Amino acid sequence: MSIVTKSIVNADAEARYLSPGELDRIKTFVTSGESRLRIAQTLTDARERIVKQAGDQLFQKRPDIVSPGGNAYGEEMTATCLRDMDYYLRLITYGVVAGDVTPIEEIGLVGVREMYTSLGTPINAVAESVRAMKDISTSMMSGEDATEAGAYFDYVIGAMQ
Ligand SMILES: CCC1=C(C)/C(=C/C2=NC(=C\c3[nH]c(/C=C4\NC(=O)[C@H](C)[C@H]4CC)c(C)c3CCC(=O)O)/C(CCC(=O)O)=C2C)NC1=O
Repeated sequence: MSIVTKSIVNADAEARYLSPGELDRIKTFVTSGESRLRIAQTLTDARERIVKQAGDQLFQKRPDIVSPGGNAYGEEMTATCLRDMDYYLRLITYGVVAGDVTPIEEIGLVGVREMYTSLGTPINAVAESVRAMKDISTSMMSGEDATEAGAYFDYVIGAMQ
Protein backbone atom coordinates (compact mmCIF):
# COMPACT_ATOMS: atom_id res chain seq x y z
CA MET A 1 0.00 0.00 0.00
CA SER A 2 1.37 3.43 -0.81
CA ILE A 3 1.87 6.07 1.85
CA VAL A 4 -1.14 7.96 0.42
CA THR A 5 -3.56 5.06 0.80
CA LYS A 6 -2.10 4.10 4.16
CA SER A 7 -2.46 7.64 5.55
CA ILE A 8 -6.05 7.92 4.34
CA VAL A 9 -7.02 4.57 5.85
CA ASN A 10 -5.44 5.55 9.18
CA ALA A 11 -7.00 9.01 9.22
CA ASP A 12 -10.45 7.81 8.23
CA ALA A 13 -10.37 5.10 10.90
CA GLU A 14 -10.30 8.00 13.36
CA ALA A 15 -12.60 10.21 11.22
CA ARG A 16 -9.98 12.94 11.16
CA TYR A 17 -8.18 15.08 8.60
CA LEU A 18 -4.69 14.08 7.56
CA SER A 19 -2.23 15.27 10.21
CA PRO A 20 0.63 17.69 9.44
CA GLY A 21 3.04 14.76 9.78
CA GLU A 22 1.07 12.66 7.32
CA LEU A 23 0.83 15.52 4.84
CA ASP A 24 4.57 16.00 5.22
CA ARG A 25 5.29 12.36 4.43
CA ILE A 26 2.94 12.50 1.44
CA LYS A 27 4.76 15.61 0.25
CA THR A 28 8.08 13.77 0.39
CA PHE A 29 6.50 10.90 -1.54
CA VAL A 30 5.14 13.22 -4.23
CA THR A 31 8.29 15.30 -4.62
CA SER A 32 10.45 12.18 -4.92
CA GLY A 33 8.01 10.75 -7.50
CA GLU A 34 9.89 11.78 -10.60
CA SER A 35 13.15 10.33 -9.32
CA ARG A 36 11.50 7.07 -8.21
CA LEU A 37 9.81 6.62 -11.58
CA ARG A 38 13.09 7.33 -13.39
CA ILE A 39 14.81 4.66 -11.25
CA ALA A 40 12.05 2.11 -11.92
CA GLN A 41 12.29 2.83 -15.64
CA THR A 42 16.07 2.37 -15.64
CA LEU A 43 15.85 -0.93 -13.76
CA THR A 44 13.04 -2.18 -16.00
CA ASP A 45 14.83 -1.25 -19.24
CA ALA A 46 18.13 -2.81 -18.14
CA ARG A 47 16.73 -5.81 -16.28
CA GLU A 48 18.19 -8.45 -18.58
CA ARG A 49 21.65 -6.92 -18.51
CA ILE A 50 21.55 -6.40 -14.74
CA VAL A 51 20.57 -10.01 -14.03
CA LYS A 52 23.01 -11.47 -16.56
CA GLN A 53 26.01 -9.44 -15.35
CA ALA A 54 25.20 -9.96 -11.69
CA GLY A 55 24.79 -13.70 -12.33
CA ASP A 56 28.19 -13.84 -14.04
CA GLN A 57 29.76 -12.03 -11.08
CA LEU A 58 28.09 -14.33 -8.57
CA PHE A 59 29.16 -17.53 -10.33
CA GLN A 60 32.69 -16.22 -10.63
CA LYS A 61 32.81 -15.41 -6.93
CA ARG A 62 31.00 -18.57 -5.86
CA PRO A 63 31.89 -21.28 -8.42
CA ASP A 64 30.72 -23.90 -5.89
CA ILE A 65 27.04 -23.12 -6.48
CA VAL A 66 27.24 -23.94 -10.19
CA SER A 67 29.57 -26.93 -9.71
CA PRO A 68 28.36 -30.53 -9.31
CA GLY A 69 26.54 -30.71 -5.97
CA GLY A 70 25.87 -26.97 -6.02
CA ASN A 71 22.31 -25.71 -5.71
CA ALA A 72 22.39 -23.94 -9.09
CA TYR A 73 24.31 -26.68 -10.92
CA GLY A 74 23.06 -27.52 -14.40
CA GLU A 75 21.37 -25.42 -17.04
CA GLU A 76 17.91 -25.65 -15.56
CA MET A 77 18.93 -24.83 -11.99
CA THR A 78 21.16 -21.97 -13.13
CA ALA A 79 18.19 -20.58 -15.05
CA THR A 80 16.03 -20.89 -11.92
CA CYS A 81 18.68 -19.03 -9.95
CA LEU A 82 18.74 -16.21 -12.51
CA ARG A 83 14.94 -16.22 -12.40
CA ASP A 84 15.01 -15.66 -8.64
CA MET A 85 17.37 -12.73 -9.16
CA ASP A 86 14.96 -11.31 -11.71
CA TYR A 87 12.12 -11.78 -9.18
CA TYR A 88 13.97 -9.68 -6.61
CA LEU A 89 14.84 -6.99 -9.13
CA ARG A 90 11.17 -6.83 -10.14
CA LEU A 91 10.05 -6.58 -6.50
CA ILE A 92 12.57 -3.79 -5.97
CA THR A 93 10.94 -1.82 -8.81
CA TYR A 94 7.60 -2.25 -7.01
CA GLY A 95 9.10 -0.89 -3.80
CA VAL A 96 10.71 2.03 -5.61
CA VAL A 97 7.44 2.99 -7.31
CA ALA A 98 5.44 2.65 -4.08
CA GLY A 99 8.13 4.48 -2.10
CA ASP A 100 7.62 1.70 0.42
CA VAL A 101 9.33 -1.64 1.08
CA THR A 102 6.08 -3.38 2.08
CA PRO A 103 5.44 -4.94 -1.36
CA ILE A 104 8.99 -6.35 -1.41
CA GLU A 105 8.54 -7.77 2.05
CA GLU A 106 5.10 -9.25 1.53
CA ILE A 107 5.79 -10.81 -1.87
CA GLY A 108 9.40 -11.86 -1.50
CA LEU A 109 10.76 -11.81 2.01
CA VAL A 110 8.20 -13.30 4.39
CA GLY A 111 9.45 -16.82 5.14
CA VAL A 112 12.34 -16.49 2.68
CA ARG A 113 14.91 -17.94 5.05
CA GLU A 114 12.85 -21.08 5.65
CA MET A 115 12.12 -21.39 1.94
CA TYR A 116 15.76 -21.29 0.87
CA THR A 117 16.81 -23.57 3.71
CA SER A 118 14.29 -26.19 2.58
CA LEU A 119 15.52 -25.82 -1.04
CA GLY A 120 19.15 -26.19 0.04
CA THR A 121 19.87 -22.77 -1.48
CA PRO A 122 22.61 -20.81 0.32
CA ILE A 123 20.75 -17.61 1.20
CA ASN A 124 24.00 -15.69 1.65
CA ALA A 125 24.71 -16.31 -2.03
CA VAL A 126 21.26 -14.99 -2.94
CA ALA A 127 22.09 -11.88 -0.90
CA GLU A 128 25.40 -11.69 -2.76
CA SER A 129 23.52 -11.73 -6.08
CA VAL A 130 21.31 -8.85 -4.93
CA ARG A 131 24.44 -6.95 -3.91
CA ALA A 132 25.89 -7.48 -7.40
CA MET A 133 22.61 -6.27 -8.95
CA LYS A 134 22.78 -3.21 -6.71
CA ASP A 135 26.31 -2.32 -7.83
CA ILE A 136 25.49 -2.76 -11.51
CA SER A 137 22.18 -0.88 -11.23
CA THR A 138 23.43 2.07 -9.23
CA SER A 139 26.43 2.51 -11.54
CA MET A 140 23.91 3.41 -14.25
CA MET A 141 22.35 6.22 -12.20
CA SER A 142 23.09 9.71 -10.96
CA GLY A 143 24.34 9.97 -7.38
CA GLU A 144 20.97 10.88 -5.88
CA ASP A 145 19.04 8.22 -7.76
CA ALA A 146 21.72 5.68 -6.85
CA THR A 147 21.32 6.48 -3.15
CA GLU A 148 17.53 6.21 -3.37
CA ALA A 149 17.64 2.94 -5.34
CA GLY A 150 20.42 1.50 -3.19
CA ALA A 151 18.21 1.65 -0.10
CA TYR A 152 15.75 -0.85 -1.60
CA PHE A 153 18.50 -3.27 -2.58
CA ASP A 154 19.98 -2.90 0.92
CA TYR A 155 16.61 -3.70 2.42
CA VAL A 156 16.50 -7.04 0.56
CA ILE A 157 20.15 -7.81 1.39
CA GLY A 158 19.52 -6.99 5.07
CA ALA A 159 16.53 -9.32 5.22
CA MET A 160 18.74 -12.16 3.96
CA GLN A 161 21.55 -11.73 6.49
C1 LIG B 1 8.37 -13.52 -6.41
C2 LIG B 1 8.57 -14.25 -5.12
C3 LIG B 1 9.20 -15.63 -5.32
C4 LIG B 1 10.46 -16.03 -4.96
C5 LIG B 1 11.51 -15.20 -4.33
C6 LIG B 1 10.59 -17.42 -5.32
C7 LIG B 1 11.71 -18.20 -5.11
C8 LIG B 1 11.89 -19.61 -5.35
N1 LIG B 1 13.09 -20.13 -5.76
C9 LIG B 1 12.96 -21.48 -5.92
C10 LIG B 1 13.93 -22.37 -6.37
C11 LIG B 1 15.32 -22.12 -6.62
N2 LIG B 1 16.02 -20.99 -6.38
C12 LIG B 1 17.32 -21.14 -6.77
C13 LIG B 1 18.28 -20.06 -6.64
C14 LIG B 1 19.62 -20.09 -6.35
N3 LIG B 1 20.38 -21.19 -6.08
C15 LIG B 1 21.65 -20.83 -5.80
O1 LIG B 1 22.55 -21.59 -5.46
C16 LIG B 1 21.86 -19.38 -5.97
C17 LIG B 1 22.54 -18.76 -4.77
C18 LIG B 1 20.45 -18.86 -6.20
C19 LIG B 1 20.34 -17.81 -7.33
C20 LIG B 1 20.93 -16.49 -6.93
C21 LIG B 1 17.46 -22.43 -7.33
C22 LIG B 1 18.70 -23.06 -7.96
C23 LIG B 1 16.19 -23.06 -7.20
C24 LIG B 1 15.83 -24.48 -7.63
C25 LIG B 1 16.19 -25.42 -6.49
C26 LIG B 1 15.72 -26.80 -6.72
O2 LIG B 1 14.72 -27.02 -7.44
O3 LIG B 1 16.34 -27.71 -6.16
C27 LIG B 1 11.62 -21.84 -5.57
C28 LIG B 1 11.08 -23.27 -5.57
C29 LIG B 1 10.10 -23.52 -6.68
C30 LIG B 1 10.70 -23.28 -8.05
O4 LIG B 1 11.69 -23.93 -8.42
O5 LIG B 1 10.19 -22.36 -8.72
C31 LIG B 1 10.97 -20.69 -5.19
C32 LIG B 1 9.55 -20.60 -4.69
N4 LIG B 1 9.42 -17.80 -5.90
C33 LIG B 1 8.54 -16.75 -5.90
O6 LIG B 1 7.37 -16.76 -6.36
